[in-house]
Amino acid sequence: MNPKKILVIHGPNLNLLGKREPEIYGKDTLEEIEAAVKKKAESLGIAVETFQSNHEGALIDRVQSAGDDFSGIVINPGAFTHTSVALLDALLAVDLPVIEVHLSNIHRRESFRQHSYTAKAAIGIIAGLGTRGYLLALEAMVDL
Ligand code: CA2
Repeated sequence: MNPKKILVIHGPNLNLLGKREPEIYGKDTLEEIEAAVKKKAESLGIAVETFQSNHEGALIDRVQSAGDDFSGIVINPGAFTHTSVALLDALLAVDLPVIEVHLSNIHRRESFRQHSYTAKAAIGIIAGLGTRGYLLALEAMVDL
């Protein structure tokens, strides 16, 4: 196992970033976010792998299989944040530190976005700082 490899997971619809709603989610595409994540990881001397899916089961499968290969998970669960006890259970079951990231400040948005099921599995949450949130999460993972 590489002790400094971090898994960065993006949930549903995040593949649409940059194409609509830039006033909420910023103008960066997912590809640009992932490029920034990889550049940051290089500067921190760590390895990252990224994964995006629109499917709850695929996200759960990826979390379940992460245990042996990674030392932490950074996850933006997208709308599953607000709905998925199943994804929460997978994050609780995997024996890895988890940091939850949201591009937007979910606490300034609709009431249904203000509750996160998945946050119960996270050591910390970063919301509202756009792409920078992922980079700060990587820094925090290294410190941890
Ligand atoms: O702020 C975040 O990062 C969110 O996790 C993004 C999710 C949203 O459901 C959460 O409440 C907060 C949705 C991402 C969807 O992104 C789109 C981007 C462009 C067009 C449509 C959706």
